[in-house]
Amino acid sequence: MRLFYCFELPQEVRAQLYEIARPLRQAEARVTWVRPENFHVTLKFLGEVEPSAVDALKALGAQIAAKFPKSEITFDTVGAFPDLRRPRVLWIGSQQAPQVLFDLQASLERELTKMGFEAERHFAPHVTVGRVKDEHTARVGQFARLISQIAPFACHAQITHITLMESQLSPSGAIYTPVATWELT
Ligand code: 3AM
Repeated sequence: MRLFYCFELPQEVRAQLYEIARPLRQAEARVTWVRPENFHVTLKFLGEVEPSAVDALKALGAQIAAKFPKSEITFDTVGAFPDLRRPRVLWIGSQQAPQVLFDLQASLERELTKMGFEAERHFAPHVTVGRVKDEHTARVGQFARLISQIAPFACHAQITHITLMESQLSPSGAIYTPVATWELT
């Protein structure tokens, strides 16, 4: 099973983020746009995991959720990974994500490292809205231009749960199915 931990987002937040990203969709580039129902904040991508490991991953999700409070994130920034000159992943993120989200992610990551999963370089909470499929768009610089057309925004989202999500790849995009969800404290 291909699994990851994430924060799911309320439907109205996903709809707002989809609207905020609208100018990007005018880009003349091959981009796979993420469907708004799939918008989420990835905490940790696990990759292919043996079904026999799922019980331990569920126990860990419950353990982490019991230790951290609900919080709020304010999405206020649009950007690209690795950067706007080489846009591969188009995202909406937060310049002021609460420390508790970083602490939760670090705690999860620490436990997963003990279980043999590889550590990320660093955690940058974001919602991926599109994946650029052709490299040459980087040279055109059009995403920087389109982003500059987006009016300042502040989209508040309550972070209330952690979810262990299964991702099934299909030609029409990933299909995400929650395996388990835990309410934060
Ligand atoms: O939410 P984002 O887009 O940041 O890009 C994938 C997505 O993250 C990421 O895991 C999330 C759910 O699919 N992902 C997919 N394959 C990956 C890999 N091999 C990966 N992250 C790291 N390494």
